[in-house]
This record gives sequence, structure tokens and C-alpha cells, in this order.
Amino acid sequence: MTEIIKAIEKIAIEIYEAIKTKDTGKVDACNASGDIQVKLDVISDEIVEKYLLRVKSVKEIISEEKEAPVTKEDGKYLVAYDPLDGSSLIDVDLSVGSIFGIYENDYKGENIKAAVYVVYGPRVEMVVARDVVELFRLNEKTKEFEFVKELKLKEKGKILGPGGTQKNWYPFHKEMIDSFFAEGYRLRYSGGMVPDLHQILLKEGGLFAYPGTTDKPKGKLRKLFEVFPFAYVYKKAGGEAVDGFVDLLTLDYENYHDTTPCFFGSKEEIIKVLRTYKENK
Ligand code: P6P
Repeated sequence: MTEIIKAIEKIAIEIYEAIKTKDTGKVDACNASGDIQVKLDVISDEIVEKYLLRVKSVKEIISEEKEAPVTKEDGKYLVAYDPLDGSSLIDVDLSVGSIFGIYENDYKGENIKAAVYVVYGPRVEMVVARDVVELFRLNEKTKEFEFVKELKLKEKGKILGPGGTQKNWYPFHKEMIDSFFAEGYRLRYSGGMVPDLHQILLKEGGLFAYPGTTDKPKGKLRKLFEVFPFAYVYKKAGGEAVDGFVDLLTLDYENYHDTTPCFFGSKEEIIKVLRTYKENK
């Protein structure tokens, strides 16, 4: 596992360099989820593949940017990753990230054994979730990631990231979001899952919601590459992660690029989500 995390450190440094120097234009192609790819999506995916396939303990990798996995003869871990989440935000100089879920045997939620994400923002930070959740920061002089602190969520927070197209929210979901704001929660949503969830984690509480909507009943965010890794991070940090009804890490998948409605947050906020969705089932 440590050798995978060391490889991700090298990946992060190389992707960060690419973000600063490469063309952010679009390519005339879409990924497996139908998202229009930018050149940096492809470059980042190549960087991840280059480093991860060299790691002895990696048996298979699968990218959000590709249809199918790449499998080796030997190894133990399966790594599902989003090489550059929110890449369309680079054009407006907002933070973006890379997400890695490390699984054994299969990509079911219950089989995730660790999660790592990297935020490329004013600083480059990496969060590693194993038994605990640890924050590291890149020292750009030494090119080393330095441990900063352990991350924990309090029982309740003050910020809210309400994703999804609002005109397509189910009425009961809108009422719930409005009630959080009526309580005084502050809106914190950039359209980048990684910085948005990183902010709630660093502020020690709150709620991020990307619900099912009338146009996308199964939500937008991908189980293997985005949702299960962040569910693992949030639960290890003392929070919860649900689809509105059940713990996200109890979910299975049918297709590699399946999506699910998802809510990540402190315990009290998630209790309110579960109560609301149960009442409106
Ligand atoms: P919307 C970025 O494209 C992404 O996959 C996540 O990073 C982000 O949380 C979500 O989509 C934003 O979606 O519908 O709010 O633009």
C-alpha cells in the first residue's frame, strides 16, 4: 500500500506541472461517462497509468477516462481513479483534483481498503485515508509531501455544497437544502468535487450533496472513481456518506462507470438527509 501512495506522490507532482504548463484545450473526444475531455484529462491519465502499472502490488487499474481496466499478471490491489476531476475548471483557474480508490478483489464499496486524493490549488495537498485520515502538503522546494495533521469531522458543521441542477431537484430535496440555509449554513460550492469536499473536511464539518434529480435520477458522480473513495475518507474522518437511504460503502455496481446520488458530511447533517429521504420515499 505504501508503494502505491509513493507512486501517487510522483503522479501528483507531474500532473501539477502539466496543469501549470500544458494547453487546457478540449480534445474532440468524450470519456466513458460522456464528459467532453480536455487535453489535460488525457495527459493526466497517461501519467497515472505510467506510475501505477510499475507498482508491484497493483494488479489492475481502471480510469474514469477509459472504458475498461488494464490488468497485470501479478499484484494484489485494484486502483480506480479519476486522474483530473473537474478539469473544465482549470480554464477559470479554480482548484481541481485527482482521486484514487484502492480496492481488493473487486470494486464494491465494501472492498475499498484505502483512498487518496490530491488537490491542485494555491498549494498542492494530498489526503490519505487508511485507518485514519492524514493531510500532507507539497514542499515545492524539496518536491516532498510533508505531513501536516490528522483530519477529523465534528458532529455538525456550518457549510453546505448543494450540487446538481437546482431546477431538477425533487421538491423535498429543495426543501431540505433550503432548511439548512435557513439554519445559517453558508454556501460553499465550486463545481469541483475534490476542493468542495476538501473544504468541508478541513473546516471539520458540513454537508456536500449531489442528489438524484428528475433528469439524472442516479446522480452524476461515479461510484468507483469518486463516490466510494470520498465515502471512505469521510467515514474514516468520523463523518458519514449515504445515497439518501444507505451507507454508500454497502453499494455494489453493475457497470464500471455507474453513478449514484451521494451525500457526504458530519453525522448530524447526514441524519437529517436520511430522515428527509425516508419521509419522502
Ligand atoms: P455540476 C466535475 O465535472 C464533477 O464531476 C465533480 O467534480 C463536481 O462535483 C460535479 O461534476 C459538478 O457537477 O452539475 O454541479 O456542474
